[in-house]
Amino acid sequence: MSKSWTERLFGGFRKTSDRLSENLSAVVDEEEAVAEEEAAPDPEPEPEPEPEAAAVPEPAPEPTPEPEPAPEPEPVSAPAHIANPAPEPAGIVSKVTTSMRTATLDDATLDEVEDALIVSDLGPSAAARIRAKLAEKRFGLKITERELKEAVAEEIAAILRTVAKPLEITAFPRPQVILVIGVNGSGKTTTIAKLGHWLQEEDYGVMLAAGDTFRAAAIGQLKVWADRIGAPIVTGPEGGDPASIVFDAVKRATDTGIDALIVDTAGRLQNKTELMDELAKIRKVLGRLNPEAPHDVLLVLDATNGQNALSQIEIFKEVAGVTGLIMTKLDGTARGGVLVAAAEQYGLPIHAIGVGETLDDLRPFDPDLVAKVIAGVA
Ligand SMILES: Nc1nc2c(ncn2[C@@H]2O[C@H](COP(=O)(O)OP(=O)(O)O)[C@@H](O)[C@H]2O)c(=O)[nH]1
Ligand SMILES: [Mg+2]
Repeated sequence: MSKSWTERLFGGFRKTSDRLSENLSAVVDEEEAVAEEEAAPDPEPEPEPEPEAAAVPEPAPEPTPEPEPAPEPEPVSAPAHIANPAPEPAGIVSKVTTSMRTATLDDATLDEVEDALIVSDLGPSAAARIRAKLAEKRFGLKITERELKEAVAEEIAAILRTVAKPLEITAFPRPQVILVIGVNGSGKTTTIAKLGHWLQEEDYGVMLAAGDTFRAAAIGQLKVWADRIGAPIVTGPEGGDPASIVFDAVKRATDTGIDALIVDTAGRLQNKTELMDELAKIRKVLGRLNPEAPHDVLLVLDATNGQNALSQIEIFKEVAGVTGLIMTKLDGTARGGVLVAAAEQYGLPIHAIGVGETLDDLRPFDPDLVAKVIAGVA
């Protein structure tokens, strides 16, 4: 048998976790380093792996908050590591023993967690929400690195669950028209092939339409994919009118009993009005054939774009009325955190994620699993 679903997901998806995971590790490591320095003579009996016992505020020698004149290490007072979050490659060196390390979830640590979330692309809003939840549930408690990551994963999952929504083929009458939009290079054409393949595996009849007539190569590329998955395709000439191709395609799909018609489009974001006009025209033509169409307007986003993905949502929402998202290239990035920012800020359904270049590399969006991968506890 080939590799399992999870294995394959993690196989290509691992990098996504690195960023947040390492940043969270650094939070615990840093705190530990501070604690070691301050409580050098008599460290508290920490190798007690009992979370419950460690949880109660014990009468351990509380480190005095006064700034001690440490010789060479950086100042250890609270504001210092907030103002100066990464003066050295903290954390990475001492990873071996991390499982026993703990941090106290006080305001300073929560600040660092929040910072770690923000620099990992989760966005200020999600970061603040996660921080608040952690504070609500665990303020003042000791927490190991693993527990911290699991707690963060749980809060990320809570955000992602609200947007996880599989793409369902429910249109009546058929076909369900799925318009796929996004900037050039985001992975539209590849995602169309993957999605077509996925729907075929669920026994739906699929047809593709080459609405990206801007470049001849785009039409050819979609044709190759259509042949590969054995789906009929409707094309027009290079530079042709996408709306008329879509019109033909819907008629043909209706006549041949197709369930899902997936339409490729040109991603010319440089010229917003032109793109808007083009999409408006497609909509108008579709509406004439079926007032419900397009049933889905899927925005394909490249996760390696990080924060840029967010501004693309903003623009395409305005231009095209996006109904759902697919995030691609999560296999090649440490920036999966942007999914959380997108969920928090826009609340648009996330239907699937792309984790590679082959037909099998589209995955259902599993919020719990993705949250664990992002937080580094998968
Ligand atoms: N690693 C990786 N590459 C992808 C993924 N999706 C698409 N690509 C690649 O991204 C490039 C652009 O994809 P394409 O579908 O042509 O983008 P389009 O311009 O939006 O139609 C191609 O080389 C694809 O193989 C993905 O999930 N992971
Ligand atoms: Mg394309």
